[in-house]
Amino acid sequence: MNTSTSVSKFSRNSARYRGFGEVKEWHSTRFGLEGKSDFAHFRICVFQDGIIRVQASLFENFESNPYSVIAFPENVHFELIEKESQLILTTSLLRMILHLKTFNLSFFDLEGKLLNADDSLGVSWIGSEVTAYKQVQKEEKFIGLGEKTGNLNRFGNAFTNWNTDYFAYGVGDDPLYMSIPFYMGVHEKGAYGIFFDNTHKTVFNFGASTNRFVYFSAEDGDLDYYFIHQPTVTEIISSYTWLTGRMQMPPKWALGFQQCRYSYYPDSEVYTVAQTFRDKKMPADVIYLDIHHMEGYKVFTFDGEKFSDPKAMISRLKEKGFKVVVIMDPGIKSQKGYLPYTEGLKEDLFVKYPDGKTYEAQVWPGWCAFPDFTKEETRSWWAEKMAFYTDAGVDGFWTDMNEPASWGQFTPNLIEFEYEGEKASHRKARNIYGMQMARSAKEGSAFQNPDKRPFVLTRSGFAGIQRFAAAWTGDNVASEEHMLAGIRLVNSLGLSGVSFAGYDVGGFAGEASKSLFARWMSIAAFAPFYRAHSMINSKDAEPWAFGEEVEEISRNYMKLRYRLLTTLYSKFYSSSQSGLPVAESLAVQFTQDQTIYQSAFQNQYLFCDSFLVAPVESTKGITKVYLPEGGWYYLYSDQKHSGIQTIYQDCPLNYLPIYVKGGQIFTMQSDVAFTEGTHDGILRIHVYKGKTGSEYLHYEDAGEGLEYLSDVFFKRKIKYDSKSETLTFDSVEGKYPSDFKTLKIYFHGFSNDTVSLADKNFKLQREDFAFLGKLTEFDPLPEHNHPYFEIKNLPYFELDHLTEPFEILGLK
Ligand code: NBV
Repeated sequence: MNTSTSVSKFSRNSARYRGFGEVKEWHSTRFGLEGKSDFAHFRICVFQDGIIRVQASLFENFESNPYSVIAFPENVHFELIEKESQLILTTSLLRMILHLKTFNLSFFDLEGKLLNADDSLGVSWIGSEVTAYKQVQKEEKFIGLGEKTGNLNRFGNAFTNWNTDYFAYGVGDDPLYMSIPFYMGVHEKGAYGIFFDNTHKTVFNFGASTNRFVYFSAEDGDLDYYFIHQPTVTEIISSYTWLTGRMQMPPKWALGFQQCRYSYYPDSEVYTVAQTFRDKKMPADVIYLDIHHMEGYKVFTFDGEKFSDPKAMISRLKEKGFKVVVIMDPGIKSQKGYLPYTEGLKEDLFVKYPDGKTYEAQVWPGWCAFPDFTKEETRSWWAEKMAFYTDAGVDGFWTDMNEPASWGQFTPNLIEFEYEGEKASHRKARNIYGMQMARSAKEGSAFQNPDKRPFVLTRSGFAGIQRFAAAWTGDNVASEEHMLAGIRLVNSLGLSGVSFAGYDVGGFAGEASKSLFARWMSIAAFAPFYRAHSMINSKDAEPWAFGEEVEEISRNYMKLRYRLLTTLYSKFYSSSQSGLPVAESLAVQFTQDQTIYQSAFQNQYLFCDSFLVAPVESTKGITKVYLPEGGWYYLYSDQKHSGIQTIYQDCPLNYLPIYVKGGQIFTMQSDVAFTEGTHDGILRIHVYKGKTGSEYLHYEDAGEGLEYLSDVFFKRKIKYDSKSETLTFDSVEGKYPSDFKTLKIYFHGFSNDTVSLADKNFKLQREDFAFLGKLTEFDPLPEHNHPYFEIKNLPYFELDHLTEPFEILGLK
């Protein structure tokens, strides 16, 4: 054997850079082309007009991640020509040029604008580490990358993807719990997305310690990325979620306020907390059982002393309109006689050393074995075990510690995972483990309760996690800067396909000041996932634990959240269809506006399309807000501001700066005590005058169950056309009867006298519209008499809920 050639790939020289090299052979394939250099192999595959997959490997058999991408290449037409040592591949959206001499790739739109190109160092290896070096375009900004701290524009920083349990992380620390190797580059000439589909530890360097290029690399495995181009960031996110999947409709209760604590026990404390929400008229839906519900922290047990009759407890809570979510940690105590352990051993379900011995590490219960969630049998076994909870009436599941975490936080790399039959070491499997646990929890919930929608909340995850669970940002800290950092984390998750996300309101570690807690509760009313949580041995942190003023402010914003549930639920539905964020960084719609990337404004976001939320520290009484293009109405007074300007805004603690975008429509309902509570049957539809109109999709269904999948929903488009000055109610789709008997349509910013209802003899009525609730109900303290709507003389129509289409004309 000629050893010098056979070991050349991994000779000592493998410690140095080695480029892909000249393409020596290539041929076209059904979906693209493939070929090789002396050293490496490549494959290019057109998935859609705007999506091209690029694979490069040292080996003939390409590796792939079986977990994230659920789409297949579509039969799109493309052209492939060879010209002067270039291969030019053109689709209806995108042109890719492959330079055969260097394997450098560049991507253009069809107008010839350069979107993205390899640096001349291109695709290369150092040992097993594979990297793609990319040029930086003029003024290029980089956004996304999931749960990453730092600025909205990630330029100048580098990030590592390696799922990590990080208690009380700092606001600039990295990595955290979840990895999503997807980012978007935006510059003058356009926007593109890159999803690097490799589950090993990866690094994204957006220009830290170098002025030459940006790059992404993986410790091992192939270079395997999807290049996505579409005209807008919106469409790029939709394409990315076409690849990796979208959130399914959660049960409606999961959009309500959720109260957590490490830990509420015994059962009497759980009742007291739940009852206090009702007594204090603070709407809430969910209460959590953290690790103290278990006996010795053993999953699938209840502590018999603290919770003597869990089933009875849960059914009492249900009578009050509460759902119960329990925590599940992956570690299974290695204890003889503990059934999950014995079964796991017997059925070979645990993660093992290469010699077949069970891997053990310490977590809450002591030494534990770890279910191998990358194995189908393990996931099904876990799903079956979950009957223990669902039989007791548990509604939702919270997968924690699934990075996986263990004391010492340094899992040996040699341990082995099934990885769907491929077998992989910890190096390749770690980043995917948490997502597979969340998947198992979701499948378990669906298996146990086939008629219900699963709700899973997860700490760890990977690209595609949105298909299985909502995400929260782990063990944050009770500080002003953490509050703002959490918003950016959630916005970044939204840019990366995870629409259903939130943070621990009040901060998990440490104790929030009164004002911080109040502000956090207000902001989080505008987060997709709304949950307060705090650490063991800290002061009480329920919304009433900070004195009357905080209680009042919290109640106001909790109520506002519940009044807006009609809008939120509708938005969740459209997000489940489009993959677009519920809390949307301004970079999505105002991509080319340089001001939104400034650190003073980078936390601002659009919530449910209509509301521009300008988060601000609780210590500030006045703040600068940047209003991008369009017209903007201050939510509480309807004061109108034009766009592309910075304004100074008073922001006393009881007023979170929020603006409604001109031209938008949203809906509200009356106060409810919990998501399924009864309202007054009136759907309030708010229309804001604007230069450009909009389309609002109103969506209702049973809030639970799967019948909505077979047209048992109520769907209707409401369109505001500013040119024809018309509001159009399309006909209703679906078989679900609306929960609302009456429509009340409010017109903001329009002249009072001109509105008329086409073909109907309705008379315009007027009302002094002070606020949408009874003052006494939400504002118990006269000295804090701050209603959040002070709109006077607002024209409105009230009419029976017509299901046939109708129009309102003359919106001037
Ligand atoms: O289960 C206890 C906590 C939980 O409350 C928290 O939300 C998780 O992020 N868990 C971490 C374990 C360790 C906390 C120090």
